[in-house]
Amino acid sequence: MGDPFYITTAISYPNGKPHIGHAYEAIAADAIARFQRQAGRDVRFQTGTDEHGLKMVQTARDRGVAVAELAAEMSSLFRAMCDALHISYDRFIRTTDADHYAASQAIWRAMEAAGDLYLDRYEGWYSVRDEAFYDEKELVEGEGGARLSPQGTPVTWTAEETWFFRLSKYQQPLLDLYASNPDFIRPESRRNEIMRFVEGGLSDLSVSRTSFDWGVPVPDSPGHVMYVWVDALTNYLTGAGYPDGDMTYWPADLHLIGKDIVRFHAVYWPAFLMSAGIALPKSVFGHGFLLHRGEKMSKSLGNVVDPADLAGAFGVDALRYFLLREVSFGQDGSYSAEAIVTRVNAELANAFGNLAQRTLSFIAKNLGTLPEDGRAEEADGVLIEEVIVAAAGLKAAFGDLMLSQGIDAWMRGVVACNQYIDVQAPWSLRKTDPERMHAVLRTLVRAIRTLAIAILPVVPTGAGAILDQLGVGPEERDHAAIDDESWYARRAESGEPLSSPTPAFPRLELPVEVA
Ligand code: ME8
Repeated sequence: MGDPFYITTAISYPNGKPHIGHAYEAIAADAIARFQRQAGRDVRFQTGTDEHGLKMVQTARDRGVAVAELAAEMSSLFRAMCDALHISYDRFIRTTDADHYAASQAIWRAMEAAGDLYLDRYEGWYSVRDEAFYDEKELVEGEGGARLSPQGTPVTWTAEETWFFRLSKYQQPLLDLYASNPDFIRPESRRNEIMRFVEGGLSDLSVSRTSFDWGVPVPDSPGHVMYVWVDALTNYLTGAGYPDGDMTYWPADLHLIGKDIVRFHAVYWPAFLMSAGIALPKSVFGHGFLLHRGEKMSKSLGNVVDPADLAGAFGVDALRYFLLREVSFGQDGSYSAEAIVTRVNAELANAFGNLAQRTLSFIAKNLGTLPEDGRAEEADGVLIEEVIVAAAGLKAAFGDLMLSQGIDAWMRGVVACNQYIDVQAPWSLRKTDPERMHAVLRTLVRAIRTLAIAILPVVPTGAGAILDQLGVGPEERDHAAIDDESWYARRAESGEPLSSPTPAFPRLELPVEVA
């Protein structure tokens, strides 16, 4: 096993059904997890649901159901979404899991032992929608003079006795962390935002609630439950076995989250961990928001789409490919049915799918097994080189979380293959120059294999089907195998027939009603 690589998504509030923003985050994390597995890392991938807090209590009350029931029902929909989108998580954590209570109480005790918790009276603004406290100076004015959070959500005045965390004490240590570790917060724009916020001064943070009891009980403090973000953030430690496990996967390599919750992950979370004497995660990446036709998704606009419907209409691979290709990772992006169909047809169906399909079906029909060496020409080596550069480009970009650029580099390899086919025209060589035809087809098989391995993290089903058709075994699909030249000879020697392929990336048709 290689070095551990621990990647997490945010855990979602199960106060409603999953939406495409949740799907986007899960898909991006999954592609990174699969990519790191290919790189030989011992990956641990965690996702799940964040079930405590006032938002859950209020939603359950509005629906007339018990909050535990709401949490269980909705959490199962999030898990089903992950399964439907082929998310290769190792654990789907629920913050109502018993080991999570133990981890949350353990970190609480550690922060208390450090002298960082004290009882006082909290008076201030709270947004239930964001589950966040805000300083007066952060609020903005909404319609009719209403006070709103900087995220535009309603705030209410809250006054109660609570436990406080000495966040103010961590201002300088946090600034030192950002300065000495520029990759701690990515992308750069988020890092700058957070540095400005921390430089502006940090107030101590209210970390318990007494007005409801749906949460992790504060140790030895009857009537107090933890502020939902304290237990929510601790899910990452629970998943690593804290406090009694071996913590093989800690510190986490990457917390992948949306841009709206970077403050919790890049300010509160490292401060809690420093206080508790626990190593800090290596990196927090705040991805952008997904918009529908350029507009924010909201229930009132009626444009909230169930990701399962999208996957059903377009196919899982198509949805995954579109989201990772279209959106520059870290920035906001927009989707629509037309954009999905256009992108997927141009690149996946017509360019790569068709390349694999026509090559493999021609071989299956005319040769029945892998082509022989034939008569090589310079163009063959040139193509293989271009394809290896394309795969290496994807690898370098994915390692830096530049997902869209990585797929772009990969596409250049696909385009090169299609140009090569047009020039070499193997179909017409069949009668005129079979020896040359063998060499051309052999080159294409090698190129298709390399490109399929490289794109597996993005489109595991379709790329996996092409590799199955070629007879590339599951253990031959990692980065070490990507340009392993000996594969071809081994596979050819085995003499196994090449059966007729079915299209791995079908063309999509409009209209599709869901988006
Ligand atoms: O924030 N586009 O949960 P959540 C892209 N429970 N991403 C989006 C999005 C959109 N339109 N809308 C939301 C929470 N997200 C907390 C997290 S972690 C310890 C606790 C992202 O269900 C959002 O940024 O509101 C977050 O990363 C994730 O979906 C879950 O959001």
